[in-house]
Amino acid sequence: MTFRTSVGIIGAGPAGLFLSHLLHRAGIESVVLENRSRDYVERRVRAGVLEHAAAGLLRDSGVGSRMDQEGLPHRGVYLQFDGSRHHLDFVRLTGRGIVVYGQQEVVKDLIDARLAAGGEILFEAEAQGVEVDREGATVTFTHGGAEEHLDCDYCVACDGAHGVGRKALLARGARSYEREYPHAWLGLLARTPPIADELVYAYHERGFALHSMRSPDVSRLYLQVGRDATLDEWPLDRIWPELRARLGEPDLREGEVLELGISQMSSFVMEPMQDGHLLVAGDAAHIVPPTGAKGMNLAIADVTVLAGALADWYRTGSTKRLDSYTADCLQRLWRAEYFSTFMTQLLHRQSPGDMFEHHLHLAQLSHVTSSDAAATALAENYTGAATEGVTLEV
Ligand code: FAS
Ligand code: PHB
Repeated sequence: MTFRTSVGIIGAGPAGLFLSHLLHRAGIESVVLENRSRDYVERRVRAGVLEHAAAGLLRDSGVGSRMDQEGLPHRGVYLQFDGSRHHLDFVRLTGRGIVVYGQQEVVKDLIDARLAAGGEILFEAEAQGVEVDREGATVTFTHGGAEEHLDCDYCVACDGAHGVGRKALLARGARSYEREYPHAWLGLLARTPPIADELVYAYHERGFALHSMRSPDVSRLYLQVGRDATLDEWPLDRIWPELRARLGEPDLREGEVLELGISQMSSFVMEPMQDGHLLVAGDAAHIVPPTGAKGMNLAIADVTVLAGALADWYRTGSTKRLDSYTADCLQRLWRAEYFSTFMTQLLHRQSPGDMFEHHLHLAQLSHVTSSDAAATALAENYTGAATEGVTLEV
């Protein structure tokens, strides 16, 4: 079978779903192809922090009501090091805070909104490849055991780091800039009340830890582990004491573990993010270490820019905005890459046992928590690096 739509979107993550929602607001039809089931994508635990402007984009485009009811508005974060905890008040420093709201909740809200509006999301439909010519693109995908084709004016691959979009553009000569890290994150979602009212980022001589949250009784916790670490090496009776030690929280209570996994850390930027009628957005185009909480925010910002450019083309026939899509995103992407790398370097142990490095960490953290100038620089990036200058146009 061959289907036809205006914009073919690969991937029902934050990027693909928000793009489909924004195009619908502009009166532009799209079809979203998602290789996983609806239940899988709605249960997948990933990011947790929305920048001030990202929350605004969701709210102003009509998909923010549950976020406003259930999301947790935070003024700032804590930095824990050398036995003490310091609060950085982003609202005092920059006039804006953040919203703690799980990525899977954003995905649920967007799926509900798209289906309520009659939007087309094909679950368990796996894109196999994209053919592009001067008139448009054709996505080949499998669905229900059959091979299908989706003809479209433009294909936007929002299919993450391992999808067909990135592969297709790299095969067409796109350049990539990459960095690997010697560590990974062990992530735990547990039914235990948060130890503090806001996120706690901890530097400890044995490594980084993060205490985030999803609700007043569910915590999201992370530990820096070696990049080749396995869950076999990290049983729960090792995880909980290490979290207490690194977070400086002897009273952190164990709770029912709802999700446990290790995710690798890397940086990646690809340019251009387009080849004619094929474009990429979100993780398909770039990856950041999660320390700066930028991944989901970058995805939302990319497709807000792209939706405006596509609406321009459908309205005027001019490809000017589409042709400058990569250029319009790169400065924002590299600023988010810089900040994510800065936060990763600030808080992760690179060479355990290297006490010179340990004292450099302590000196940098002492400066950031005692100088408003240094704290403001961190706060500006934490609350806005991924969405700087991005406005809703449709
Ligand atoms: P996504 O990866 O969310 O979505 C891509 C979608 O495309 C997926 O649903 C996938 O199933 C689908 N797909 C892939 N190939 C396909 C194909 N061939 N055909 C059809 N569909 C296909 N960011 C943070 O800010 N904080 C965090 O703590 C954090 N933790 C993370 C933990 C993990 C394990 C991972 C992998 C990422 C994490 N991230 C985090 C980053 C993450 O939140 C991304 O930035 C965010 O999901 C980006 O959204 P998308 O670009 O939509 O990509
Ligand atoms: C999360 O809540 O999952 C989270 C928060 C901040 C980060 C990374 C992850 O930097």
